[in-house]
Amino acid sequence: CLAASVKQQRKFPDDFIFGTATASYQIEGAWDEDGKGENIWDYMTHNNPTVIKDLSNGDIAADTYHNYKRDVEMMRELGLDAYRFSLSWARILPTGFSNNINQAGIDFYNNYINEMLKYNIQPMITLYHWDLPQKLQELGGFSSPLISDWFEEYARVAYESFGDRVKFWITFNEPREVCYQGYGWTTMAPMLNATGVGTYICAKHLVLCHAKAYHLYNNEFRSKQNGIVGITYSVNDFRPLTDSDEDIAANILRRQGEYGIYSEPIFGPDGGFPKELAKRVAEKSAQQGYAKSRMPEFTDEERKLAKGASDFMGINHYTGYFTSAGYDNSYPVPSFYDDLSITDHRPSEWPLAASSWLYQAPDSLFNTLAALEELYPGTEYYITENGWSVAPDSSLVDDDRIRYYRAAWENLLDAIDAGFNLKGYMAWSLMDNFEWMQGYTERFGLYHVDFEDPARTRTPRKSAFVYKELLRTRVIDYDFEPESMVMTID
Ligand code: PNW
Repeated sequence: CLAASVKQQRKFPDDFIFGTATASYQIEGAWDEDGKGENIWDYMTHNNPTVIKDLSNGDIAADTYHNYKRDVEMMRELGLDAYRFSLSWARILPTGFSNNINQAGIDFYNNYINEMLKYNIQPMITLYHWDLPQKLQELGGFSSPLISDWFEEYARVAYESFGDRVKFWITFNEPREVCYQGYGWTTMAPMLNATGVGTYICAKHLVLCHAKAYHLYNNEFRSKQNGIVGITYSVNDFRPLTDSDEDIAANILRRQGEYGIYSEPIFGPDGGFPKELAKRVAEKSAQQGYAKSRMPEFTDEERKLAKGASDFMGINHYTGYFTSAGYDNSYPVPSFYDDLSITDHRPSEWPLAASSWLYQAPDSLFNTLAALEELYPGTEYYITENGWSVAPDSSLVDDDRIRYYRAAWENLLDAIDAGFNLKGYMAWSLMDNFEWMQGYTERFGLYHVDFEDPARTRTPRKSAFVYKELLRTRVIDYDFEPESMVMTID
């Protein structure tokens, strides 16, 4: 049909950046090698192994610490413009503090970065992708207001060590997962389970960590290093189930709770937490007999520090939800979802990945960007993650993932056509890795990794060839089939 053939001719701009993403704990292994300190995932998986579905951990993972040259070879095979990875704070600062810098850790990242640069692959660094040094957790982690000083100290070491070559910095990966899942629930380390309280305290402190690291770069590094600093949120497509006022209001609260508490203080016109949600939490707190709202406030000085403190917004996007008002009372009181009082809906016809939460929702990537653009017009966006899981024993021919990716890539073109300032896209993930509480039972890699093999052999899936062809031609070709499953460097 005409519409389809016209669509197929759309081309990505030459300067659009394509890459893949990973995170330190999920791929590196070498958990206690060459002076690395213990982090909260080491601690949790070693002391409480049954919380991980297959009782596994990231002790070895994809063993990138010893295989980094192979990783870069894969980046070259795909023809990537950029590679997003994270630094392990405890590999660089074993106790969390900068009085003791582990030179072996710095050397490892220098080798990794230099290997990428040799082949013109732009390194994009995430400072924090969930692996806090255990010593800092014992001092309160993101419950402590001092965390923003500790984070600033760590950011300084990273800028000083790598900033001559690294021009793209993400302070945090997904504040929601850190604060809600880690502090307000039990689905991520440190499993604090301080429902209705931990999430909001963490949110405030994490925003200030980001703001201090941003200003540090601005004040002391930007003029010499000329890079950019941003933050990555997990943003799904949240839509009201019906157009009733109740569902529309519930969906607004949902968006504010899921990402607004982390984005509004930085990107919003007034700074501070989102108003409707702050009001809701204050009301509920009063009803529940709290002396003050469970959601802390920013001082004027803190508000000013955070407001506008980002050069771009990173977005990890995976799925969508419909929201309706009201819920079934199965959440503890107080808790984040009790505060929101909403119910989720996913149509059963949406395709489901190997992860229980990962449905392919129609046009969810475009809708997500459009919702953000309405709140924060003109923002510079990067999609810093997007991907689809398959089962560990599934075939290398991952056609369902290819279907998901092509739909997402069409949405990138839709967003560019709509005039959004979208600069790049990172597929999650370069290779299979430790999928947090799910261990190795869900696989997101363009490359399969054999976790039974001491060499952690990496083998391309069909989606790797499809991504490579996209990067080569800059068009989405629905007829493309790889000639063989043998990968080469072109
Ligand atoms: C991301 N959601 O987490 C993480 O950044 C990765 O480390 C992880 O491996 C990957 O996605 C796959 O799970 C997510 O709300 C957090 O839909 C939240 C959502 C999706 C992914």
